[in-house]
Amino acid sequence: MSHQDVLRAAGLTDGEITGGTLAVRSPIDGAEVARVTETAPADMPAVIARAQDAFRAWRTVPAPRRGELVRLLGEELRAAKDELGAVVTLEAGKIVSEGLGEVQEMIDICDFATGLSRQLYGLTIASERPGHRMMETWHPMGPCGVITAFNFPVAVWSWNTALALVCGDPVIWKPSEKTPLTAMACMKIFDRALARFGDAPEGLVQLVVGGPEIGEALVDAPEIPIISATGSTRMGGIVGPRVAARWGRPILELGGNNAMIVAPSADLEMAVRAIVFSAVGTAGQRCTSLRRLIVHSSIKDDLVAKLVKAYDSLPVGDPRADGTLIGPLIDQASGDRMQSMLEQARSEGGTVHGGGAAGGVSGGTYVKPAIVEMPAQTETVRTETFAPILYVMGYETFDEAMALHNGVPQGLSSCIFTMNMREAETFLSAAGSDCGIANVNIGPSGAEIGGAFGGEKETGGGRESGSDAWKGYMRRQTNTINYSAELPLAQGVKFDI
Ligand code: UN1
Repeated sequence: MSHQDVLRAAGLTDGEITGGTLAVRSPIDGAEVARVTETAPADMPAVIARAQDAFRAWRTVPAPRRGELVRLLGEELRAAKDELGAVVTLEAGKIVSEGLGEVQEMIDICDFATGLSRQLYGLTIASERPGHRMMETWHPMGPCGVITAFNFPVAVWSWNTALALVCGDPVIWKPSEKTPLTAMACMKIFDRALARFGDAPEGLVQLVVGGPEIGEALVDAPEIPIISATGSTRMGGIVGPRVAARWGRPILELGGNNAMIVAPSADLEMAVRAIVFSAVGTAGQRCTSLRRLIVHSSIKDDLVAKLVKAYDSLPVGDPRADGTLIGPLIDQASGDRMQSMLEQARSEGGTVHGGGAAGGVSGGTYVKPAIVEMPAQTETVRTETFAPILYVMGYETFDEAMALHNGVPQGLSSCIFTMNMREAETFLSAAGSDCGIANVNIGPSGAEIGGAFGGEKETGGGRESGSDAWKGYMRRQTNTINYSAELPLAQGVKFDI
């Protein structure tokens, strides 16, 4: 199938993929696959006004009815899974199974959010005053700006949108400039759900395509109370304070520098499988990718030898081909960054295994994943590089391993491989991993949607997806109801007039 046929199968028309100003390239072969129309910055006020109008209508629709729209979206996603997965592969370079997995993640969050639409519970609270009752009510918050990254071009939108919609919030979506086509394909699917739903307000979910100016218009709009942004720490460092300065609510999901501690008791065969998937899956371009391995020195040489051997036979190449496990990096700039970080690691005393160019489709950036033995946790190791580089460091005591583990600026995902219950529980305890996600005997990536997703420190502190992350999309109201004929004041205050 040609690139254009993949887009057509996902419902994009020739008119939509030609004639625009934004050139979209496939990382598979570097070919330009489309030119899409960008949103004019001058149009942003109208987009924002539409979202506000939609909010005024949508917030009064009963939540279970709002959930029906998300249920229909899940159905339409099921029907379009193969076609949308293929666009993810085309535009983000993911292998087929990971492209489909990403769409599955969308379906899962739709199911979750549909159920949630009947469970937006508040508490009933005992009042200290006689004849009074207190309670909490969760109300829709307002339009939600969703800024997504190239590496999960559709799933992260769906985590936010499925929750926002059941919570009563319209969405304005600004995808990465590298992946507008997957976003356009999602809107086709969403439109089908909308048509079946019937009476949703116009402008409930809007797509805006373009560069920083478009993002800034959202970030600076007081009419958009929630900005959910996924991407680099650099981007989050700009977005977070700007949203906070106008009293908006940022939900930030930024860089990770995820580690695994491998203890002497670990099941090494299992650890190797977990390491390989989490370090090289998605070509190391997940925010949850494994980037640091902290291994007890008694097993380090053995584990590194096993990994180097496993890495040797990993099929790198065309992500559409059966059997490929590692597709291309998103672009040449990303490959260049990987090489310069490997160079820097060497200059800090690192020993690099792999990491060179790999065969693939000409025009794409295909690399062999790298394992780098490091003498210490240097500045390079402390930096997130969005490529398949795995730094390996040794440790002697568990305390030393924990200090290395937490000794980076990022705090997204983490894990330990051990059969020792004390180590496992300590890792999960208050004195253990400082990350938003902490696992035992599985890798750091590939989280299920049922849990809250996000992390601490430079990862930004936001939570999306499952558990009670929905509360980030609503405003909490505390209500006190007096059903007595008296007017007692709290704290025993007397104020007789
Ligand atoms: C991301 O890379 O931004 O946990 C999201 C995972 C996926 C989501 C990653 N479920 O790896």
